[in-house]
Amino acid sequence: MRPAVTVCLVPQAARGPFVFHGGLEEGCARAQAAGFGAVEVFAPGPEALEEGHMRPALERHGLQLAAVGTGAGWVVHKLSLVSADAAIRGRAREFIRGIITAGAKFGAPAILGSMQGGATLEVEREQAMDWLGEAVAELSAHARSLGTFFLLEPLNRYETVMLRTVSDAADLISRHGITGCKVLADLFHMNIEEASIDGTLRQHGSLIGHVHWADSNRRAMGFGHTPIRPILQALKDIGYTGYCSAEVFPLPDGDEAARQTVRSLEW
Ligand code: LER
Ligand code: MN
Repeated sequence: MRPAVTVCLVPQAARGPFVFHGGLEEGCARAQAAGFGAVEVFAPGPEALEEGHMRPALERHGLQLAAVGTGAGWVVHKLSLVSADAAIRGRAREFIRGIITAGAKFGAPAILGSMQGGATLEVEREQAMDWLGEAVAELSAHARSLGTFFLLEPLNRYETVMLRTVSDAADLISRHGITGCKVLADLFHMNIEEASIDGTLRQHGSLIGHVHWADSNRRAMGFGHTPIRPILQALKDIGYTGYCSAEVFPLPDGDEAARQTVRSLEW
């Protein structure tokens, strides 16, 4: 398991669950200071992940790029893969495709979270699930062609009616025969939706491609009431070697949330 920490570059998400908000250079410097070897970046679009900009910052601080978020497509541009408007669905795919391409230059997978559709839909859920499956198949093939993979992230009921559990994501993947796609296990969402976090990780072990390492209250792991040991044991038992990335609120501040994340992974 490799620790990673989130860096948010999107001003509209300044109050979101990300550890560092002060720009790429500052985020990388603070990640390094807290002992991380990787950052996960929430970028406003593909251009912010451009190599000439990202690579020097990562190299200066000895960091890998763990993953890249696509949620700015929704937060900033109001794009969705399941909009009733075909033009918006098309622009949503292009936005995500651009982030996949940019992330792949660093070996980093792109994450599909809020772009899957929110807590209310403009069309019937069945129709939305068909569109989502088609889009995920196409975007996963694109990721695979670039030597990486795509990440599907189930979200809790207050954020989506689409994929809420790891089983929902696994069903979509198998129904559409998708390859090149793994599941992101966000422990904050799982705390709300799954009957058992460690049980679910064990059940879907081979599909887990990334973990958002967050406690029950979306603070750094250890600052809430999620039992850490059974989850760490489950990740070890399934042979998980991916990132555990802190997507949490910067409480009491970003540096302390970052240090607590490192400590919690050493348990
Ligand atoms: C994104 O990783 C996530 O977990 C969502 O809750 C953001 O809206
Ligand atoms: Mn998440």
